[in-house]
Amino acid sequence: MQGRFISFEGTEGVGKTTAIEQLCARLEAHGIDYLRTREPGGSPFAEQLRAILLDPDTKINDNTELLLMFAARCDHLQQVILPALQRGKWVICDRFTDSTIAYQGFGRAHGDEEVRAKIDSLIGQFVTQLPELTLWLDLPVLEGMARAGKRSAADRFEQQAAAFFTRVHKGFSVLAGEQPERIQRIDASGSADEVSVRVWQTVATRFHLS
Ligand code: T5A
Repeated sequence: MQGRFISFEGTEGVGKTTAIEQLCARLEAHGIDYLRTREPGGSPFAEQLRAILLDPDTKINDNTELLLMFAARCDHLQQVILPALQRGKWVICDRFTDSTIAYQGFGRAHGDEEVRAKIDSLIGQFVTQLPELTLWLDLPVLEGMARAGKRSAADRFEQQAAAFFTRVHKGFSVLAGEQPERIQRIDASGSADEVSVRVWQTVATRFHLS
């Protein structure tokens, strides 16, 4: 039996990691075999690229960044995601292709149509499996940055200014409008437990779990 593929998306610090932990606990309680993974990263090679991509000392241009995201994704998909789905596991992925459109397409390239077409073309060529369900955790940008800012040193993306994340947020909003069946907006305000209940209600409804 083919497994289910679910991704989480959102701007910095919206609480994806926290919500994923709680979703995985609920899946476990339902006896569902799952794999928790993340992007960029998720396979040994993609984790090496993640370290480069997040390192504040890495100096690369926007095209290089975009291509490294896809190099990491290709390996992750082939080595980890597809085999897990074929074994019937549910794959819970922290970020996927929507992050590339939001961060590289809207954050870096201000929603430029040519860059969007380039990203769509890379998805078409290299991404043979999209998530069935994407949970977009939506929180005002400054609230997310405040949550993330409470932690230690900022990575290469977290060092960006609020204007960058405002464009990234717009990217997620545009995507949710384009693909309302796949991308479900989750209100990420309130406590972690409140967000977790909203996530579970959405997943349980979509996959007919009690
Ligand atoms: N990227 C990624 C691209 O540019 N293009 C791409 O194609 C891809 C795939 C990845 C970076 O790479 C970029 C985007 C990212 O910048 P990352 O470390 O995965 O880096 O960064 P994030 O995904 O942003 O992860 P964060 O850990 O920063 O945010 P989360 O996971 O959304 O938030 P979380 O759960 O760690 O929570 C943040 C803090 O808030 C608290 C938590 O305890 C934690 O301290 N918190 C709450 N506080 C109050 N109320 C709640 N409801 C809370 N939920 C969590």
